Amino acid sequence: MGVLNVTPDSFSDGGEFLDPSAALARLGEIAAAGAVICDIGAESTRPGSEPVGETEELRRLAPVLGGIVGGAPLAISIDTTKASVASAALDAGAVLVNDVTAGRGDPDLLSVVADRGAAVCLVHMRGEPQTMQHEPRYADVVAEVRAFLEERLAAAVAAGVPEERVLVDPGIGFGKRLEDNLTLLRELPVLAAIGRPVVVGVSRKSMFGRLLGREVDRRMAGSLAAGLLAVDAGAAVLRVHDVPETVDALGVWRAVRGGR
Ligand code: HH2
Repeated sequence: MGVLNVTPDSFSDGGEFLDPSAALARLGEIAAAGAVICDIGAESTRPGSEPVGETEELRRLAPVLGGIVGGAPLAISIDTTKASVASAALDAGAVLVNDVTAGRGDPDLLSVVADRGAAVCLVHMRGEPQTMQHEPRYADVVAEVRAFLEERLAAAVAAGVPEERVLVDPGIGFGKRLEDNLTLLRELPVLAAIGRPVVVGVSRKSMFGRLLGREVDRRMAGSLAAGLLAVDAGAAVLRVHDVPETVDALGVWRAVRGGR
């Protein structure tokens, strides 16, 4: 899953793809590089980010969504917490709604997904983006994330989303300390045991700043290593900014692990 942020403030690519033609060119690059899904977002959820209103989110997305009506070169995911934005993206041909609140942010989001026959990615997040990194504490991070994802899976099914259309995501960096992120990556098989595909987003995140002392533009190698470890531990989808490099890394992984 390649990331396309149509935002001025995303932590790694903020402002780069606000221009519609740059965004559509980026979409083509992500597809050509071998991604299967492009996750388009117009609201940053990085720690400390400001929430964006529906009008502004739709305004940023409109040219990109207009550009994919009638066919995108790969499956489109919409990274939003709002039912209205999800609905507009589904109208334009998106097939997946990636909601970092796992359906808790907007009471209508899961029913929009259900009514439209779309898929949904349910992400674990402790608190809100503005405050989520203020001293997060877990007694047992793996058990708590698993219980949360199971509860949200049940909520999605209760809203009418077939279980086969649900993906789950531990939300690396969403209200977690470095040690929590590392434990979740190590214990990913516990989350895979939920029985739904596990999505993992580690790409360029601040855990590599803490672990390796790297600024955002020097985090690719760490992201590739963590991504491969996640796939080896059972992740089904990697959400990444560096698509060509990730495709190569996965090619090596597949060759070595072949037949597994
Ligand atoms: N991480 C971010 C945003 N959306 N969605 C899923 N499913 N999993 C993630 O780990 C995840 C996500 C944060 O990264 P990014 O989009 O690059 O930054 P920003 O939120 O600042 O736009």
